[in-house]
Amino acid sequence: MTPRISLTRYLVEKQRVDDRIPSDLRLLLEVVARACKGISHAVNKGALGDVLGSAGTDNVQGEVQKKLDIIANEVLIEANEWGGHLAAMASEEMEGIYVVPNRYPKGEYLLLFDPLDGSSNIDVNVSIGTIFSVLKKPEGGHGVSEQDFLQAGSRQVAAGYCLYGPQTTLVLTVGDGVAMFTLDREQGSFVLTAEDVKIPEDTREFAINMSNMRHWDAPVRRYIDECLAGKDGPRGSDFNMRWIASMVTDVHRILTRGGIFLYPWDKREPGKPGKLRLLYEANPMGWLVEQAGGTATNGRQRILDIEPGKLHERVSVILGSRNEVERVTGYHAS
Ligand code: P6P
Repeated sequence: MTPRISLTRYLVEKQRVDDRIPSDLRLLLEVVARACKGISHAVNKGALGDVLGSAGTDNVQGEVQKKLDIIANEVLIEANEWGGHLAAMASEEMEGIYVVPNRYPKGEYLLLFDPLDGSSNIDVNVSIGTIFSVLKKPEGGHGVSEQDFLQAGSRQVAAGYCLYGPQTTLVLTVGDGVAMFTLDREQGSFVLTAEDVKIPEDTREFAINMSNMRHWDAPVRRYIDECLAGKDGPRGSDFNMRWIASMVTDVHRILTRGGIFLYPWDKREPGKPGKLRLLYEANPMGWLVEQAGGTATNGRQRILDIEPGKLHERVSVILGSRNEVERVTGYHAS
């Protein structure tokens, strides 16, 4: 039975008992969790809070920004800029990096986030979430630049997400497994509800946007065709499909009961390696999945080994139950 301890106590023990995280990283994670509580509160207001609908602007990705995208981004910036633990932040919603203003002390960490992933689901009351990744600012150099953020996912020191669903759940790794915390709204604090989370190596459940089928590359097409063929096909077993169009929610289901998630390259925009962003979506999710015993590749290589060339770089993502991801990756190799 998982001991019902608070996130604060969990992090203090990670710092004191396991010497796993320094105090500045503990402070950073507590501030991010507090910001997620604020975002959860805004999300839960829905139509009562004038937070729905679009903001009438586009983000750097050329996507329509929802009001809550901007609110969530502002909450994370304001919560983190004064603490002295960060040098700078990067967000899906901002073109360039946000350097901590000189009126505040700067720390050694870099925080990257998708402030509200799955925002196309906001107006229809489907689960959405915040994804975050923490890197250390490279030693030396003066000041901080975008180049400092361009580190492979294997360099992350912490990663996680907060899922705003029927429960508000914070999922976190600092490199020694995955822990899950559920927001106790009566206490106003996150309480540990699962630790050492493990993804089953096998699954019969896949997550992909089937409407893109005619645009996929042959290896992905082969894999999905075999799943659809079910017990009469080469897999000899029927498969189930889920697609929530909110990566945080699809990944949470996979961490909870297994599965494979695919957002592969497709020929609609052949110049783009994929839709999802490497630094603040694929890397944090890829590390969480690996820490839970799963696998995360772009079809050809481990996502966490990819050396980023630019801040908003996109990537093809195949992650989840190890044996299924390795099968798809094998199809790409053959
Ligand atoms: P599609 C949400 O916009 C997102 O970035 C991920 O959360 C999600 O998995 C994907 O895009 C959904 O994309 O093309 O199915 O709407």
